[in-house]
Amino acid sequence: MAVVFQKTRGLTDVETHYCPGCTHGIIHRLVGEVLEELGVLDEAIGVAPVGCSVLAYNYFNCDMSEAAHGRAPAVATGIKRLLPENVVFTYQGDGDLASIGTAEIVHAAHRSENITTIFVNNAIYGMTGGQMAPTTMIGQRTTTSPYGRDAATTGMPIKISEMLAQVPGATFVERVAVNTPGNVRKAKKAIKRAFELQLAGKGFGIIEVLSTCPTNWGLDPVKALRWLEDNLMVYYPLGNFRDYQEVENA
Ligand SMILES: Cc1ncc(C[n+]2csc(CCOP(=O)(O)OP(=O)(O)O)c2C)c(N)n1
Ligand code: SF4
Repeated sequence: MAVVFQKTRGLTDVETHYCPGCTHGIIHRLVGEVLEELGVLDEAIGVAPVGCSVLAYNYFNCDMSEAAHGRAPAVATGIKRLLPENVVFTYQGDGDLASIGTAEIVHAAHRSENITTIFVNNAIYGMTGGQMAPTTMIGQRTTTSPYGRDAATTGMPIKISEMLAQVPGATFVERVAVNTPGNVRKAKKAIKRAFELQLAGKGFGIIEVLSTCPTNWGLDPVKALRWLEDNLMVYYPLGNFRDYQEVENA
C-alpha cells in the first residue's frame, strides 16, 4: 500500500512533554521536516534553550547542545565557527531570547553569524509558571501582572522581528504563526528559506513563530488559537521583514 503520510525522520520517537494544545510540537515538526527535506539531518546541530523546550534535545533527531538561559546564539556561534560545514540552529522561547538573551541575539545578528534561529513567541514564560515576558500583551494577566500588563510601568511589548530587521547583518527575518493549516504551511516555507540561506552561507536568519500557551493563558486549546489570532497577530503582524535579496540589492 502506498504511504501517504509518515512522521518525519527529523524527530525522534520520544513522546513530548508539551501540554495539550501547545504549539511547540507543531513547530518542532516543521523544523524536523525541513531538515529532513533538505537532507541535512546528519549535519544539523541544534541548540536547545531554557524554557518549556529545554528538552528539545530529546526530540530533534540530530545532534543537539544545551545552552544556559538566553545564551543559545552564543553557543551556536561557537559551534558554527568551529564546524562551518554543519547546519546550526537555535530554538528559543520569548523569555529566553527576548529577555535574558536579548544581547546575544542582537549581537549574533549584528555579526551576521551564519546560523538560523527559531524564535517561539507565546507572550509568556511558560515553563516557570506563567510570568510576564517582554512580549506579553498590554492588559494580559500573568502571575506577575495579575491586573494586566501596564505599559506605564513595563513599556510596550518588544517586537523582536521589527527590531532585528534594522540590523544590517540579519539577512532573513520573518514572523509566522501556526494557528491554521495555511499559516502552518507558510511557517514551514519561511523556516526552509532560512535554512537554505544558511546553506548558501548568507548569514543570520530568524523566524519568529507566534505560538500558544493554553496552560498559562488559562484557555482551552481552541480558545488559545483564537486568542492568538485576536491579540498576538494584531500587535505582531505576520510577514517577511527582511530577505537576503533585499540585503544584496540595498
Ligand atoms: C539565568 C536564569 N534565569 C531564570 C531562569 C528561570 N527560567 C527558566 S525557563 C524561564 C522562562 C522561559 O520562558 P520562555 O523562554 O518564554 O519559554 P516557554 O517556557 O514559554 O516556552 C525562566 C525565567 C533560569 N533558568 N535561568
Ligand atoms: S506551559 Fe505553555 S509553553 Fe509550556 S508546554 Fe505547556 S502550553 Fe506549552
